[in-house]
Amino acid sequence: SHLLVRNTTINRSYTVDRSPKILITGGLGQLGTECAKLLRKNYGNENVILSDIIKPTEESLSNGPFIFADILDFKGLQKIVVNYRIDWLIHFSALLSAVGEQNVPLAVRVNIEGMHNVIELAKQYKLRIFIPSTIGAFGPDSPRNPTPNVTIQRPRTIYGVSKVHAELLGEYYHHRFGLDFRCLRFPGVISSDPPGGGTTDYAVAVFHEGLVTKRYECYLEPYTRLPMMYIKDCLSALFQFLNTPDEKLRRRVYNVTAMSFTPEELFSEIKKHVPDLKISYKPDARQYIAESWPQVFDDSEARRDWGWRHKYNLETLVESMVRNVKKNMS
Ligand code: AKB
Repeated sequence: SHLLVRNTTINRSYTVDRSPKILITGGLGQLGTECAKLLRKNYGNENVILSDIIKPTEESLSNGPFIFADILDFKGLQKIVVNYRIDWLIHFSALLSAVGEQNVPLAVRVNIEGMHNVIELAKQYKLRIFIPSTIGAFGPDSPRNPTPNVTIQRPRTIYGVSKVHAELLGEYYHHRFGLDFRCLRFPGVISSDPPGGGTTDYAVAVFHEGLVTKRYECYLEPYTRLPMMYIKDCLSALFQFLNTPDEKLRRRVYNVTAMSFTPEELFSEIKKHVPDLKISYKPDARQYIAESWPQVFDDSEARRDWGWRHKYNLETLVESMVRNVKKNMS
């Protein structure tokens, strides 16, 4: 029956002799603005359209188009894809792990219904679609050190459940309809732009708060080990993966990471630059989430199949973050 047909031909609408036109949803979150900068450098400012439902700052408006796009409005999305002749969709909109637990119905709407809209849209208009997944797509039954690409996934957060759903639906649309679905499972990402509502956010907040007030109260226990990467590595993984020819991909969903550290290890590295930094610990509900996640992420398949390599380790990440945050303060 047709259900058994494996569709291995990838549907593409763009031709290789022009730059792809790219739409980024959730463009004002932690990754969007920096991602747009990188893609605009490679494909031209006008070819990368940043979108969100929140008001942009001057900076997000500075080097290319920004538009309103609500991922819950299917017709509105169709209009954008048609008017801008979009080829690739980078779908960043999502409620992260901690904030998702505070508003489960909203997380279901944004993370699951929103994803249904963009995946249908990608199918209808033959778009290449990238959706990030996360270490949060694993749970207490998964092996934690290391966590391989394919293993048990029984997450205990709505964020994790929605990401497993996105991974599976994307793979299914790929096999069933030839959709060019691509997905990377990211660890905690450390960037100068603040994240919002995640469990790994402490590793960003300590730079911003710590450098200003010389104090930081950490909501995770000092020994909580989690996989992490610097935003530059995160975006270069995304860029490299988006440009990998289809034949090289042995799967549609890959783990990527750069390092693993505990709060204690991060803070002692930061103290090399900020010796008077005072740290205290006050664990909250995010500790339970962190304890159900991978400690060390096995990304050997991404390294083998499409040559993923990270550049930043703990030392160089801290050095670069301290420099950037200080620069933004002055
Ligand atoms: C979160 O903490 O929720 C995110 C993630 C690891 O996916 N940063």
